[in-house]
Order: sequence, then C-alpha cells, then structure tokens
Amino acid sequence: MRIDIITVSPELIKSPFEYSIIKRAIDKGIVEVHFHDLRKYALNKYGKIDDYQFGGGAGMVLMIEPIDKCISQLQAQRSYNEIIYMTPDAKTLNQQMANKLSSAENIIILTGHYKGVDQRVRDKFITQEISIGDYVLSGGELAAAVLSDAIIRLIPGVLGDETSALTDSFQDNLLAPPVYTRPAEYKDMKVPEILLSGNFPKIEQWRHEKALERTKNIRPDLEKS
Ligand code: 6GU
Repeated sequence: MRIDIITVSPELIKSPFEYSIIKRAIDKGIVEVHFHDLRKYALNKYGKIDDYQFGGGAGMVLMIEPIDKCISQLQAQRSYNEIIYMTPDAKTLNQQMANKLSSAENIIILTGHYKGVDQRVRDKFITQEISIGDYVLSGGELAAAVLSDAIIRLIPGVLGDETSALTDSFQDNLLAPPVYTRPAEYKDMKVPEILLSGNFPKIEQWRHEKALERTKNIRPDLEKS
C-alpha cells in the first residue's frame, strides 16, 4: 500500500510513522508513506495557500489551486482508490471503515487546517471524508496519523501474530476482555483462576462473557449497532 499525505505541517505528522509497528511495516516494504508539503504548491514565492472566506467571517480557508496541483501531480503517476479529507464535519472513523481501507492499493489523505478547504476541493477531488471523533483538533494532521495507524496495522504481514488484529476491541463490536500477565499474585491481587486452568474452551467462554459485560457497561451503544 502507498499512502500520500498532503499537509501544511509535514513535520507535525512524521513521528508516528517512525516507531514500533508502523515503522516496521514501512521497513518491511509493506507500506510506503509519502508526505507532501502543500506550501511547495503555493501560488507565489511567499507560500500563499490560504485566503479569507467569501461572504466574510473569521478564519482562513485553504485555496483550491495548490491542492489541485498537488493531487493532479500524484494522479498523473498512479491511480488512487480513495482521496480522503480529514475534517470534523464528516462520518466518524470506525473499525469497519479501517478494515475496508486496509485493502486499498493507493490512497491520498488531505489534512485540513484553519477553517478547512474550499468546498470545491471536496466536491471535485474528495471521495471520502473522515472525522476521528466529536471534538475539534487544531488541524487534521493528528487525525491523519490516527487513520493511517488504524489502516496500516490491519494490512496482512504487519502484525506478527496474524490473529491478533482479529481479537482487538471493535472487530466484533465488542470491547476487548481484560488481560493479565505474571506474576499470578501481586500484593494480594490475584489473576482470575480460570486463566490459569489450561481449560481453553472455558477460557474463551470467560473472555467472551467479560467482553460482553464491558461493552454493556462502557459502550452500550455498540451492542445495538
Ligand atoms: Cl479529521 N480534523 C480536525 N481538525 N478535528 C477533528 C477531526 C479532524 N476529527 C475530529 N476532530
């Protein structure tokens, strides 16, 4: 998979790709991530990429021309499955959306800033708009890193244990059950007996019950979806 991220602040978004599972996926050649500084496509030598909004109002809007130039240049080199715009006024990211995107070959992620982008960018280029939750961030960069991480870890070969993504919270609309490791007893706090029993069908049943219980208490809305 290839991910092209178009942003006003490439430096802000690079570090999540330089550690742990995501770094290893890149090192193994399973995914390529490229960052494009929107200012390099600016209208003038001062790097102008935004302007006041028509009709008045506070906040700058990213102009269509630099974004058009950047996206068109990328599209001239390869075709993209999705061109995603990160914005709070969109559908909220969930595991199902990440699952679908993890089978894409090439995607572009455009991150907003200020008041967002000229609507014509959204109308002409964008195939999918994604928010990461009901709160506002100062820019879409962190959201793009969140989306990329959620997608990359699902690509086959990225996680060592092929089954481990399947047992994550949300894969079956359930929160994950509690987990324990050594020691079996710490300052009077004991690990549930069942986990030490070696009875794997019983353990699976216990985990499922705990997952249901957690979901019911913390995220009852998930049970209904
Ligand atoms: Cl994608 N962008 C911004 N700026 N804020 C957000 C968001 C995105 N998702 C939730 N809040």
